[in-house]
Amino acid sequence: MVTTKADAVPRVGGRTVEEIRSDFPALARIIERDGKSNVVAYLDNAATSQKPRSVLDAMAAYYERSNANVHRALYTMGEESTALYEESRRAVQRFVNAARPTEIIYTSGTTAGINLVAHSWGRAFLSEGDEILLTEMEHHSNLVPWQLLAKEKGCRLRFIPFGESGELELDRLETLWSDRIKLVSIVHGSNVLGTVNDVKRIVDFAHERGAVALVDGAQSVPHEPVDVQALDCDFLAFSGHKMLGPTGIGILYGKERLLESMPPFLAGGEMIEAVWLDHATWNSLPYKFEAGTPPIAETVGLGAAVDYLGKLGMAAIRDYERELSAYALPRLKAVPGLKVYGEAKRRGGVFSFNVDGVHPHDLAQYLDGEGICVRSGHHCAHPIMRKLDVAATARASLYFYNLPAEIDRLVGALERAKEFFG
Ligand code: C6P
Repeated sequence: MVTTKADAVPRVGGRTVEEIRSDFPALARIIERDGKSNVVAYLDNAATSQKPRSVLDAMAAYYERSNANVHRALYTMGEESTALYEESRRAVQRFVNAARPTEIIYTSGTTAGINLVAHSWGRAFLSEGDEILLTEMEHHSNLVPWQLLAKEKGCRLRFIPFGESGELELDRLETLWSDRIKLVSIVHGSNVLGTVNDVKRIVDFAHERGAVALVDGAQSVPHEPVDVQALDCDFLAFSGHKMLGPTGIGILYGKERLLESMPPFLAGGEMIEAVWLDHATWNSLPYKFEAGTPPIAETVGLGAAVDYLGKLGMAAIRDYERELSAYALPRLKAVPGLKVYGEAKRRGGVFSFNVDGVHPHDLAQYLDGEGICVRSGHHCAHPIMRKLDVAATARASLYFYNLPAEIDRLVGALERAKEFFG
């Protein structure tokens, strides 16, 4: 049973959160600052998550036992390395319920996955006058690649607006639509507003009109069950490091039919079938899109991360985070002078806020003095900041290993910060 009541023991998927926390060495870190010593309260999970011991051990074991390049070596260590690499791909396939492992392309992260689609699919299938539909709440990673492509090809970008509460105005989809829209690319979970968008509705709307749909899953895949077949999206990009895995590894899911039709993006070793001096032919999926030596240890770590999340259960993680968020929101809003940006009905554990008269950078540093990690800045989302009419915000973002007691620490520290900065 999941609970965040102060007098009960919080649990996720049958384990207590305290027990879960003991799997994460960094969560026991003591932060020494300004003569004070505090156990870390890590509340910057939208930026990157902490890693459990099983991920660290899997990566160390790979380097200690099986380090060799993949798909090239015929000796035992090379076979082991290749097997680990491909097992990780199958674990990711199961995790998002892709129909085939060939639909899972390893990239370096969400940013790289979206750029791959822009460079490969976009250049091949968009032409002058075509249009791309995005939302006003995109991270720069799902905006700037399309700006570059639009400039190169003479395409136009359109945007679904969001309203006061931080919800997309989906009732305006019909009037916003144009027959020239060939691609809809939308964020699932906002890294600023916390909004969880109804991407299924947008994907279906796009498909009914013959457009391709890409989902930026950077802030959703780590936090809730995402089933690509149920969602029916054409592409889904996400990052390993936000879901317990290491940095440097990400995933682009793509429907086989589309991936087959696309030209390669990066060229070099592994992505070819045969090469002559003046031309080449391409390897089969997924290797056509995996040029060069991949980040092998990182894929092994990602496989262990996905196993960890799978054992806990993504539905249990989502439910616990919902309760923790419901605990956090009213308490944050009760801090004198604090404004939270984003109060969508469907929201995750991302809280951007400002405290009257205190710069968010000062706030973040003050909180660090109490061992509390939050991010401050524009969160790679200048257009959102502009729409909210702020230069920056502070942001606390939760994961399933956070405790109600950490929210209490944050709230107490924010109240003291308000007094400190006067
Ligand atoms: N947001 C944050 O602190 P990469 O950097 O490629 O792993 O992920 C990019 C990205 C794409 N989409 C969304 C919605 C994101 O939140 C992010 C990463 C981090 O909010 C770093 S800016």
